[in-house]
Amino acid sequence: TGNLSKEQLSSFNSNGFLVIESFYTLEEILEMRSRMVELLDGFDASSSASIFSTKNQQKLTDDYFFESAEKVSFFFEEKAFGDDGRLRQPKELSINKVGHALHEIDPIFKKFSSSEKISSIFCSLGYKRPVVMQSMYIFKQPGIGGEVVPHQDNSFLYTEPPSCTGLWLALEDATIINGCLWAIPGSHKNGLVRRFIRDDNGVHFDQCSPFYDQKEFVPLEVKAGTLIIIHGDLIHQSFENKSTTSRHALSLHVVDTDGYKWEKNNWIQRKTAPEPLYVA
Ligand code: AKG
Repeated sequence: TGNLSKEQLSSFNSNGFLVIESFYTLEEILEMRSRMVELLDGFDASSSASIFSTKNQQKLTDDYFFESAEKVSFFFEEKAFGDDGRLRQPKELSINKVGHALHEIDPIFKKFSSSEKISSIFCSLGYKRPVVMQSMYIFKQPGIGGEVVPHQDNSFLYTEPPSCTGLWLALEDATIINGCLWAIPGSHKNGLVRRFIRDDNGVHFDQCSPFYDQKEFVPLEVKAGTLIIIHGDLIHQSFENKSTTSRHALSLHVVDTDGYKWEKNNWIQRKTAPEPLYVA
């Protein structure tokens, strides 16, 4: 049995998300943020110019992106570069995210991504052999932090049948002003609308995005240390950060690997099999 109460499970089942305040202490949060300062310090910004965008997917078709599935890789904000091709701000204020195997490769992020508390959530949700398939340290930089368009996580991390759950941990306070998450409550009940497919030409969506009425989204404003559990079919998004404060978050995506098959046309194709959080 896991750590989620009956009330929490029933709220998760009806809304498609669950907010847990003070999941990690501010001390623990600081440990992750400090570790990221070190990782950024060691990153040579002239070594790569891979940009992450949720709109211009053709930019994602490079090997740097595919190989990041098993590495700690750095992706720039679309608006990080000036017309001269140079960074407009220092590198630590230009990165969109770091991913996608922080949880595996970095000892600090590994500790917080595979803790007893994390495992216990998946126990509560009935996972038999949960695997963290990707981790992202998301910066949502002041002034240039890009939007994340409405999506479902099962589109990107597809198993047959679908089993993705997202964990989104606030490493800083997230507000409407600095680009918090927004979600359509209950939207996970309508099923998966499209998939993000990898083939010989790169990656693409198999369908256009449906139109979403912005009035249906509710903001999830949370304090640093709060964890948001996100159902794989929940429609969620975040807007550009036009404020002067960043909005750091750690995002983990977990699938079940017992009774569920990882699709061969997902963008993540692992060379080495990832370790499960536990085997039930
Ligand atoms: C996800 O991790 O699935 C997200 O949608 C993150 C969006 C954000 O942090 O702005």
